[in-house]
Amino acid sequence: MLRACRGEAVDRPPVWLMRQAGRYLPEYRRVREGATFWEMCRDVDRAVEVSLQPLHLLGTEAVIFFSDIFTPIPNLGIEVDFAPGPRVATPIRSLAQVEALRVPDCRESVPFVFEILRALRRELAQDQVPLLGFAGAPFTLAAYLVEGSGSKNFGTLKQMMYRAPEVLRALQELLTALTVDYLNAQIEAGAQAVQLFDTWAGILSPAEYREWVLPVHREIASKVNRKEAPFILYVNNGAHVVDEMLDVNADVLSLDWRIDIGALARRAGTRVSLQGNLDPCALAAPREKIFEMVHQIARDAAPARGHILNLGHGCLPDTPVEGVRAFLEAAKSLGSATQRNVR
Ligand code: 1CP
Repeated sequence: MLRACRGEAVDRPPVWLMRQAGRYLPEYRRVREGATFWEMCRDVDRAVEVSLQPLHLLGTEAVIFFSDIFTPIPNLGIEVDFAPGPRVATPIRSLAQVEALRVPDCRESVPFVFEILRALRRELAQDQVPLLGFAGAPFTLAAYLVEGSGSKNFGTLKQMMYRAPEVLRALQELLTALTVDYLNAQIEAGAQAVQLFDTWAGILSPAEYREWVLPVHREIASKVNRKEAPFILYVNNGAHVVDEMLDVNADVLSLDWRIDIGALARRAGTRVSLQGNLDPCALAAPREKIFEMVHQIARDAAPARGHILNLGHGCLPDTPVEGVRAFLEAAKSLGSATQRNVR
């Protein structure tokens, strides 16, 4: 996995799934029973247990620590709950609210995150399976903090972009500083690659992405300790901004299924490795069809300097476990011969 991130030679594409630890797994639901989502995130033993479930039950080839993009947010002074998506008690709408936020040292404010990572590294020492850290991108965090919850088109956020750009700019600046520090602290605690999730940047036009998001992605990419841990950038619904994403200088671009991975693999050349990009809904397909789709993605992505098989977005609560198993088996059935033949 780490070799693929850096574009070094591999036998076949490694494989993991976004949101591989979650509600589609009965074993997750059992551990989750009787606890709130926040309790799960803060309970080191339980978080370690569910982080390892996809590895032990299904054989994924990377472990992402169990948490959420909102984990460091309450310590800024913002109340967030889950129902099941994030709900912000008092949405951010003014400069005064942004100025009242504090950015505490994450090593002190969310120490359990780093305990979870250190415990996972110890657990994974035998397996040679890499441990992934992650954070929410400032734009996506800001989208929820301004809107107050998830939304179809984030109208309040977009109004702020045009009516009070200084508020969004100040909020993103604060969240960028938080994100850089948070990812570097995760790397110190044992994360071997880190992924930045920008789930909502795709609502922007290419021009808006260049103005509001590209500089933030570039700043984070330049300040994360990439000698220790490759930097993976995920933008959901980002087919119209892939050229801009190439300009971020990430180690890996994680793509959703609306992107032609073959065309991008040829265009990206040696600049970046690619991750993705099966539609999570396609895991409902019969096993043979999943094999066919996985082999097709691997063939298409082969011209890239490195490819990591993954979904185009996270597993859904109704994702069939059998579909996930078929996806992993299909990935592991790809031989180096398949790779060589297509090159
Ligand atoms: O009820 C439950 O058990 C909570 C469901 C749940 C889970 C399992 C939430 C609430 N978050 C998570 C875990 C999670 N979230 C992980 C764990 C590691 C893994 O991948 O296995 C990660 C990386 C995330 C990241 C996350 N949370 C993102 C970015 C990636 C993405 O999926 O787009 C976003 C946008 C969130 C917000 C969030 N948290 C939870 C939900 C249901 C949501 C999405 C809400 C929405 O769609 O608006």
